Amino acid sequence: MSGEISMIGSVILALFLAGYLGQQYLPPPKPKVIGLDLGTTFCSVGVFRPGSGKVEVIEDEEGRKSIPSAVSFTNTAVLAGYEAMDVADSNPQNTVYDSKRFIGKMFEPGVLEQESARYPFQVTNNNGSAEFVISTNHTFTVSPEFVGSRLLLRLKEMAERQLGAPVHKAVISVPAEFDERQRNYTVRAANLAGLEILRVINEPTAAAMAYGLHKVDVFNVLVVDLGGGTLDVSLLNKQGGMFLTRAMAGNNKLGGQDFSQRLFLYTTERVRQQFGVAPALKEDIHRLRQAVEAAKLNLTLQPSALIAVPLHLRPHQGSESPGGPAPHPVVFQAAVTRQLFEELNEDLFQKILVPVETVLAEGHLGKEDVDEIVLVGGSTRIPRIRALISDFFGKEPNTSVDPDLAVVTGVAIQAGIMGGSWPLQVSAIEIPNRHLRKTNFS
Ligand SMILES: *[C@@H]1O[C@H](CO)[C@@H](O)[C@H](O)[C@H]1NC(C)=O
Ligand SMILES: *[C@@H]1O[C@H](CO)[C@@H](O)[C@H](O)[C@H]1NC(C)=O
Ligand SMILES: *[C@@H]1O[C@H](CO)[C@@H](O)[C@H](O)[C@H]1NC(C)=O
Ligand SMILES: *[C@@H]1O[C@H](CO)[C@@H](O)[C@H](O)[C@H]1NC(C)=O
Ligand SMILES: CC(=O)N[C@H]1CO[C@H](CO)[C@@H](O)[C@@H]1O
Repeated sequence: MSGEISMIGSVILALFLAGYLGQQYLPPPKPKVIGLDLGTTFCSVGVFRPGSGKVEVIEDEEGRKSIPSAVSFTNTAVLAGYEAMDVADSNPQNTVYDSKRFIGKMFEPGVLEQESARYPFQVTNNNGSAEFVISTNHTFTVSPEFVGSRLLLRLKEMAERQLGAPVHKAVISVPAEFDERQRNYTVRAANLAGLEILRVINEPTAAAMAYGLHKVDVFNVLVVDLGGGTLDVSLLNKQGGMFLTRAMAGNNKLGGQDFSQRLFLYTTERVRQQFGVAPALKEDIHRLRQAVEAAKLNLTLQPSALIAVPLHLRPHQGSESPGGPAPHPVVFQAAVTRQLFEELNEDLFQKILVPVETVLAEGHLGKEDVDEIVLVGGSTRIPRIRALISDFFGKEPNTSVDPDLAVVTGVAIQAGIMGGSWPLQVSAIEIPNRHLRKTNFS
């Protein structure tokens, strides 16, 4: 009897060794499960490479690691990502973006009409759900999950091209505040793209995993996600390898666009001081906004930036009638410093700490109880924002992963775990939290 057991034992050991040696000397298997980040403004796809133990965020043909979350319908094609953006200016009514804000959500009558006014495309209410009205050579409606599916299909194709093999399985992230219905419709979008979803994980959990926090000894993790238009703060608690979202708060009207807008208003005022009129032509305003955006990005790395834009000012503002005075070409130039940018935005930056304090209060934690702080979203690159957060906690936030790719990196790690990448990793599982609500300040 004991002989039999020891024989079974040695068979198992031999199999184990064979597996181990195979792992060492055979080429690593190709990833079979992809990780998807379907964002409001950008989306990306990543895979976990078992050989190197690293995440690869997949690039498109042009080497870009994310694609805009836009889908454009033309007479002959449905375009997604950059191809959709390329035709957006000439096809604005049929180019849908921000569809994530509508997916799986039920709306009260009247709300969608108000939302529709904010967009160049038309949003209608179909029995409480949002639909987009498309008019090419015929008129039809599409659902937010259909729009999502075209983006996911594009990401799937990018992954297949890179891996050289078809892909059928994925893990996808969603905002922590998504309810069951929003999660279901996100899964439906993936199904429409021919993908089976093995797991849905929360974006803040994914960001924490990007930093390997599922493998180390931490209890309380605070995730600050500051994007173009929204701020989301989540307090995660890790218990025995499982992440639980303890509290969520945010501000859905605070983000990078607001910081740019402050610098834009300052800049137009400088134009008015210098030339006696503010820019009024659409193209001038567009060029100025682009220059302001570039300057904002530069000020993250440099103490000052130069805004230089050719403008066509009219001596009397607003007189765009054909008989009015001819536009007067000038070149506007202004140096802006990081200090100025910070002064223009200080009150907005301070607002970031409001939901941070809320999640700590709701989680019954002091700031000293937070073990790690994870920053997500492009706007968290702004040095003053990093300083505000590290001063508040008295410790440095985790910033080594690109804040725009932290979520997709974590989702790809989870995809690697689901795909059974060997050797086994410590896996973090998420405890679903059905009753949590996000506190919103705006
Ligand atoms: C729309 O027009 C294109 C050519 O412009 C044609 O190929 C296509 O079949 C038309 N679609 C419908 C539904 O009429
Ligand atoms: C609208 O929703 C209700 C309840 O969910 C359902 O009974 C009804 O059939 C729906 N109507 C349409 C036109 O889809
Ligand atoms: C979500 O999907 C699951 C599984 O298909 C289903 O059991 C559940 O009722 C759905 N929930 C909602 C709110 O749609
Ligand atoms: C930003 O930096 C780049 C490279 O350093 C430079 O080419 C560009 O002119 C700068 N833009 C502004 C607005 O300062
Ligand atoms: C600066 C900082 O806090 N870095 C931490 C980021 O997360 C890792 C865990 O993977 C910690 O070990 C670092 O100290």
